[in-house]
Amino acid sequence: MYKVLCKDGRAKRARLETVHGTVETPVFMNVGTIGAIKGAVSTRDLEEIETQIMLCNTYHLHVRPGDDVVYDMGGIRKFAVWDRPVLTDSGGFQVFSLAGLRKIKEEGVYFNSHIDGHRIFMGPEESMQIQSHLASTIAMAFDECPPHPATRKYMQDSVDRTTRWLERCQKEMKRLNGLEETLNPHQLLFGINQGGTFQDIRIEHAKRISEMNLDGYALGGLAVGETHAEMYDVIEKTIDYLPEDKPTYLMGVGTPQNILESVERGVDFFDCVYPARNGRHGHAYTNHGKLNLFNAKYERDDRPLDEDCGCPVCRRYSRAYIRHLLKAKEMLGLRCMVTHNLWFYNHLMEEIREAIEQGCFQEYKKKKLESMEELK
Ligand code: PRF
Ligand code: ZN
Repeated sequence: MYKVLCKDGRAKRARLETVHGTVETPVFMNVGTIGAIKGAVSTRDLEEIETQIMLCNTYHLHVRPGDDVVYDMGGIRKFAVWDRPVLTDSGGFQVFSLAGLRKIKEEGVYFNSHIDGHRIFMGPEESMQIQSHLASTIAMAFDECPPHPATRKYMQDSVDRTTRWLERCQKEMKRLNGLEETLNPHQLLFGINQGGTFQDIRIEHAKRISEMNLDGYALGGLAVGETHAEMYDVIEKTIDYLPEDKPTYLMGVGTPQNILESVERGVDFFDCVYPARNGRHGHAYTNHGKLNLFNAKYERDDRPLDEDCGCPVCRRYSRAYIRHLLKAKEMLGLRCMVTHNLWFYNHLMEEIREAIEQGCFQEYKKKKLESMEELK
């Protein structure tokens, strides 16, 4: 059950109720590709950060430990000891970005495992079967994320195939949800809009998939090399052709700036590796811009990473100490950085939800963008 609680311009404050709990949107999904957040952050830490939903990957969990293992262990939520909702990405994108020697056919994609190189086939049915085994709350459709730039002909053929794949996904998901042995018979299915920066292809595709009455709709194939202005333009012009009464998800985006701009255009769900990846590289997000902890000026800095932050790391440790840990390659340093950055993203979303409720999203966004510019 998805309900829009209020709107401020096109920005939506909404709620998605699932069998695994409620998600308040706009929301950031923390990326736990293999069922764990990189940087030794536990699901217990995630609860402390007050994150609402984790994202895991079909492709990775299929290759290792195997979705049959996860199924036998009671599904990804039980296996990873995380009792809130989980969204699984379909494997489509990961196959295109990670796996070697892939061949796209009408039936699906043939590719080599990034672990041991063995030949694997994944099509819409296989992706749904794996996601059903993982028993996530929300499954994503199996799509092709076309490269940028692509020719118009390539894009149209790819999007048409993605539509046919979506029909197969929906049929297979219905069948799986009806089986007695299915761990989550209420698994939701989100469709994915593609079309690159070809606006007419995007809109035609959006209209077509909107008729399919899916549980939610994602904008895929963005943040793949086009400019930010092009991305915002696609979101703005496509979102009107997706159903208002279903959640929208901008896949793999992005910076705090990207998120603020996209919320303004009506997006509910986000996911991105930036907070974890930047953390591992020594970059801390703060309300006054990004800090690079490897900078010598933090050697004797006894302030927390962000003086305005209420996270468990900032309540305890100094910049100087975390810098020392990072330089010594001590795991605790990574853990501190990732925990703080995830808190920053989740707290940003909380502020966004509040601002929309209070009808002051525009002012909030302007102030936030200005203050984050300070250190640049
Ligand atoms: N498709 C899928 N997952 C994705 C994307 C996509 O297009 C993107 C694009 N930014 C990120 N993750 N299935
Ligand atoms: Zn902090």
